[in-house]
Amino acid sequence: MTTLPSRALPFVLALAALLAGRPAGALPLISEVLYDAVGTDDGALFVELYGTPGASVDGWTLEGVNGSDGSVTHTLTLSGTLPADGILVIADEATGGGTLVAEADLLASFDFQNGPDSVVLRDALGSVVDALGYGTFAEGEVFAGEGFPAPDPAAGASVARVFADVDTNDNAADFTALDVPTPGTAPLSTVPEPAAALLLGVGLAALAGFGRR
Ligand SMILES: [Ca+2]
Ligand SMILES: [Ca+2]
Ligand SMILES: [Ca+2]
Repeated sequence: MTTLPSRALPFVLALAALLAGRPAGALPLISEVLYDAVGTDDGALFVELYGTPGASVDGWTLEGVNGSDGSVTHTLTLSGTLPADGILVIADEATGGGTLVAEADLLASFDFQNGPDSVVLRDALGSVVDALGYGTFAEGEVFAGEGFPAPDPAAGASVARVFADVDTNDNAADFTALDVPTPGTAPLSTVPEPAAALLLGVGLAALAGFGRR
């Protein structure tokens, strides 16, 4: 029994690291997109990213990809760093300046199409970091998202990650429609991923085993 603390220590440390760590997957992620406001879209649209506070997005780009032929309709070049809360809102700049989007961090002029279409996030080297396709893609149309497409909700609703920090690379599983968009705020996962939960169980079983010696 006296050896329990030292023998258990590696498990405790591993569990602590696991539980403190973020769910697997690269950050930042596309956490929400509003591509069709009620009525005019001018100054109302936004893309929200979630990532590590302070991380640079200098030279990163957001592309709008036309579902009908795969052509890139917009390329927005980002700059600066992710804010202290990790949530960066890129808002459409209205004709004449300004934006209707709350908590806008960056302004750009864009009007992504209403689906079936995609938005792709690339790093400064041009590598795809994350991608969201939404809507029902007919045969021959080009889906540039991940897995299966997210829904294409009615005008005024956004497409948002269920958890801003969870990415299974399946848009249908990762995203949901939000009737009330939430630029600048996002739910984060509060429970361990399944793999983490399994390891937690294994770790606890190991501790129990040590305890019986
Ligand atoms: Ca509209
Ligand atoms: Ca992804
Ligand atoms: Ca949000």
